[in-house]
Amino acid sequence: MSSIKEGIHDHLIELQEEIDCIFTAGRNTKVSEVNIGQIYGGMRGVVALACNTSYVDPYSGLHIGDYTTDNFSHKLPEEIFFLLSTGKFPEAESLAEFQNDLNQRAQVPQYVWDVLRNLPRDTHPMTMLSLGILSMENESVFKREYQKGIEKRNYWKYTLEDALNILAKLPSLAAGIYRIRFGNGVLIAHDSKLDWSGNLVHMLGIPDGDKSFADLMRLYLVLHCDHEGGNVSAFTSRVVNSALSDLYYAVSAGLNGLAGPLHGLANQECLQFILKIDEQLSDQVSEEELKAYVLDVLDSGKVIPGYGHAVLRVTDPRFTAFMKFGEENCSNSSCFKIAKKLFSVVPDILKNYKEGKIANPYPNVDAMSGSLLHHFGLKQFDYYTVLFGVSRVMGFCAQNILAQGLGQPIIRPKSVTNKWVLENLAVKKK
Ligand code: CMX
Repeated sequence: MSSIKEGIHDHLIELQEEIDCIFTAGRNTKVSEVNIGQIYGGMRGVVALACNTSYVDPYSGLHIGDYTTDNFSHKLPEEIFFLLSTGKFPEAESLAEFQNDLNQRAQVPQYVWDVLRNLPRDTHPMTMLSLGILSMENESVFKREYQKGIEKRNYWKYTLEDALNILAKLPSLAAGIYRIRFGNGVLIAHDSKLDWSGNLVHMLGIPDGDKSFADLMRLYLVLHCDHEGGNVSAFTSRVVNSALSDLYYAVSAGLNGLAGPLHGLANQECLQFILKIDEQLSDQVSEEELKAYVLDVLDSGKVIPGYGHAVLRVTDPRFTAFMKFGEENCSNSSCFKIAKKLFSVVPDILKNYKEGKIANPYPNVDAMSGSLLHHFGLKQFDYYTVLFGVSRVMGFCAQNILAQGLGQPIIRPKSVTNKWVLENLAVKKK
């Protein structure tokens, strides 16, 4: 058995023991109540899901297992996937074995390129990524084995096979999308001497003399990996997989959610916002001018991209990690300077805007990431969410493998009509 499979197997035993203990203590114990506002308000704050890959604390941000962002941000994405799915970082030997396994599976079938090359020229790169994954659905090991008839307790093993096949192909697929959509369409071959993020940088073909872009990409792919279970993309992916639709369907569906401007597309919108400020006011913009500009945007009914969060109530530690990288590697870049200036004015404005209704006035990860990518030569902001997606697929895969391994059932909350609510409140419509 491979180290990752063994690690997941052992992790599932631990998690199952915890669940047994929780159920023995009180399966009917209430942990959350739902009010009418939450039914109509995107279920915000309703505790209704178990996710054992990661946890977002409102005040200390993303935790993976026992590690806070500061404690895992220096790792490789492969190590992070291992941590998400087994609860532990791999030993050197297991890491090498895992990387070797990914390399063996990296070849993207020719028909995927045929599909992508036949799309309209201006197709959004997120559509291409989602479609690229979905076009490979026929390769699903889970689907094939399920049709033969497999025991429920083994579902996770075939879901893991699909996860490894998808993850292995992602750098080639994402880089190919970049070169088809923004370049001359000539693909650069995968290099099995490089690691997962190193390969992505290599196949994008963006010059990187001092390897700073490679450092940024490693950090980028680590920081976006997972954000617990209730965010739009992870939840969508989990719901789809809970119907035993295989991981190709589930990953593609999760990516479709990530493509929205209130979620993953915010990093594209952030850079557009910053470039507009650079064009209209320059990176020498004063604090007063920037405040006026931000207020104008808010008054026109738009959101400030990269600020706010459904769970976080402090500056996102992932933003802080990117800001540190920027200070160390590109403090003179115009985009970085503007992103930093926005950080010094936006939170105070949002705190006082809409009578304090904005729950979190602080920056999320998207407020800084695009500025760094732009500085290092990746200027096509339409592409940024693809990089977010490449990383986040690690979270989708790990969450679904663990959920399958724990035998979690199909997800099916109850919805109600206005009439039902009116009757339950014993209120008559005027
Ligand atoms: N600018 C202006 N208004 C904002 C705001 C922002 N950055 N963030 C929240 N608000 C507004 C909301 O639009 C909402 O207004 P209405 O009641 O008039 O609709 C009000 O404040 C209350 O919202 P909230 O409870 O603070 O935030 P939500 O949990 O509903 O939404 C989020 C969270 C991220 C969608 C929201 O903060 C937002 O739209 N931010 C900008 C987009 C962004 O950065 N998204 C990326 C998030 C990270 C990710 O998921 O990838």
